[in-house]
Amino acid sequence: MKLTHENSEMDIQSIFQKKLLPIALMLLATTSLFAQKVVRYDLYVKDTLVNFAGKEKRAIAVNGQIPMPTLTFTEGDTAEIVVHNQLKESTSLHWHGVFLPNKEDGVPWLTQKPIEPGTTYTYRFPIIQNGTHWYHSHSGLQEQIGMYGNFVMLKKQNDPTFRKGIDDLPTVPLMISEWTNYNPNNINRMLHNANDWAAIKKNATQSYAEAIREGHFKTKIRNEWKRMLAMDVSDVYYDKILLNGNHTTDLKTVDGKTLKAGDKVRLRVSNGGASSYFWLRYAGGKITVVANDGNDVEPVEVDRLIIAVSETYDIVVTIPDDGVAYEFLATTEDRTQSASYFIGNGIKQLISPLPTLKYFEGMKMMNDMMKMNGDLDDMGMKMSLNQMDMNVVMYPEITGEAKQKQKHDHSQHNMDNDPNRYNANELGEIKTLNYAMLQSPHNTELPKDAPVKELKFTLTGNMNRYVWSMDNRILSEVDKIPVKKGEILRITIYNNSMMRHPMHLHGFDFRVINGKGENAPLKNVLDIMPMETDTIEFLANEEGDWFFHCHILYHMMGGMNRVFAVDDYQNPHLPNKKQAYNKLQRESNMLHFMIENDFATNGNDGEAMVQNARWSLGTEWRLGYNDMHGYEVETHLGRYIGKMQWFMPFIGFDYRYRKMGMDEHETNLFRQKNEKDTRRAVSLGFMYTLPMLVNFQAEVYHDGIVRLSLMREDIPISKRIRAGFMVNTDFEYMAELKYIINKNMGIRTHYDSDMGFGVGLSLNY
Ligand SMILES: [Cu+2]
Repeated sequence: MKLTHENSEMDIQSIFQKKLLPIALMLLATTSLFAQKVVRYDLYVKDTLVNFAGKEKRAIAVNGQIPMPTLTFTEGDTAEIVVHNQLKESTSLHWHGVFLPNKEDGVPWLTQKPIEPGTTYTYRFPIIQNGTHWYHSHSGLQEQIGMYGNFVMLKKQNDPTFRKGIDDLPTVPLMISEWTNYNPNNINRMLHNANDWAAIKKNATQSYAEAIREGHFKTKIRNEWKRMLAMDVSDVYYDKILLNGNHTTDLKTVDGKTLKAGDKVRLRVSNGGASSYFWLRYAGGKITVVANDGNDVEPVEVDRLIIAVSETYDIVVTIPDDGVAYEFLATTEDRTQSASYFIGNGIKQLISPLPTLKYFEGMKMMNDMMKMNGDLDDMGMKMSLNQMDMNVVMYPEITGEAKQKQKHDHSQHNMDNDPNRYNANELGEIKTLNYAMLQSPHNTELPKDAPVKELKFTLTGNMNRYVWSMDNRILSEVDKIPVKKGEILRITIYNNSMMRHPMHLHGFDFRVINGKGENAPLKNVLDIMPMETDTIEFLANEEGDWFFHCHILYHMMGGMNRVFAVDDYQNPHLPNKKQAYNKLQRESNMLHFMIENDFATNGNDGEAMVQNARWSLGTEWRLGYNDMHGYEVETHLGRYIGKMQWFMPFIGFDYRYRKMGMDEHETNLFRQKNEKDTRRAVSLGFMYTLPMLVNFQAEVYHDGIVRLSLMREDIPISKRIRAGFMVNTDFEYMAELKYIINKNMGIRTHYDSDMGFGVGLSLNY
């Protein structure tokens, strides 16, 4: 599989025989300078079936394995990676954090055409850096089902930055990933449809019953008053966490050498998860961070660190004693799942699992942060670099177990403005890594005479419709950002959304302005927590179209992306750049579909919707069996406006048939009469989300009839029970209760003014 051929030793001997020593020496120098060791890998990408979590499911394997094979190079090599696409769909591979010519970067429709099924494609680029990196598919959601692998570039032995005692340690590449038995396309749909199933599985529904039980009824009311859904640290439920493809692994030897007391092991950890952050902890004591995103940092000792989606950390762990295998544990940020590596030989020494999150403390914190207009309050302080982790309010190991009796909100009010309230390292004994602690061993300053281009981005989005954007624009709504080659790009990013985002830049490392001056660390992923502001800068010295995006797969697919166009790069793979960019834009704002129907004793009602980030086409139907003899279909085409998407103007079409008696007519609140059995009406209207997540809808029909309604669905009564209601000015009303059985099924009971009382089975897709 791995072929190497060297051509550095030319016919040196014959030259010597001709006694042309000076020329020989010169030749020797030039040949070793341009020594081209080509390291070739052949990657066969193929559909496979796996059973990681109790069910046989489709996945994608490369050379028959998940993760994809570890690719190893030494700085100075030339990489030649031949991709054989044996899938039924197109694919691509992106070399995460690797400096290369833009056409090798692996982003379909930005730097190349997709690799079509049945074809072979070769990536070829010189290896001009070293460090721990990884690679993954950049096509659709393929990364979620197996297309991730380690990509390691070793330092040359004579590299002046070679660190004795670190760079010569026994090394293990460690790829963290998640597995779900659901099809990732379904996960994507469920996120957009605000399906509660993942929260139920994670025990994170934060319903009214749970709020009351934990003394947080007021917190919950205030949360819904501010139009927020349950406080969540991660959106997707996973069935298994994997380290190099296994849930547990025993690491007894490295490079054939048995591990014993005092041995140090360097773990090259990459987070290849699609959406999960992981806590990394070690049962054998402190861990030493020696590199981040492939760049050396001054060694720093911590108890734990959180690795953001797509980051890499090089960590040195020591084996304290013989006869013991120490657990290295990766735990999801929501603390529902983990995977372990046991390092050493002997009895297993576990590390204590992280205690359950105090979700209502988190909700209370979010309530304090959120203003009524959906913006986050900056609390008059600058937060940055993960130093003030507001989530500490949810961590029992730092802020103690949840109190049964809640203190009154106002008694804590003075503390709300104190940023130290969130400084994890000040609050407890546990030392947690943050970006302010990273320092490069080298001077990373950029040329002083280069022109500087300043950019500012606000990360925006909303949970309710799962729309993620920058400056409230998704990729399909913006052009590429022009940059001149040789310019320094200085980017300030403020996160005004409720989730953290790991922002990744292709093709470059950036400096993180973190107070370390000329030794600012270099990274290619920056995790930004809600309300944080961070500044990064890099020299745009390589032309091409470089992607800059959130690395949470489902945020990226939603359009939280930008492209930096450094000079007018002529990419041989994409002669029509405009058309290619249009395709990229379209792929980041795909339509998603949902349908729901209640088969009840009194009738049949349901809805279907097709939506993207801004548009919604939905239709609702009601078919009565008894009291209401007739049927009704209402269709709306609307566009969501504003960052929070609370406002949606629409055009509508109603069709309804009902059997009314002689001289019978309907009158609404405004004394408008409707005397027809069959009604076809076109309307104009809008929907607006009020506090408590109540939707107000106003609609005027072409015949002048006006209808106003109020409705709310999915009120979380208990973990699995949801309530809803509707009232309108036609004197119609409805109340419902639903018990959720699984992600596609529930039992629903409702009373409807037209259809009467009914019980039924509610199905949704
Ligand atoms: Cu994101």
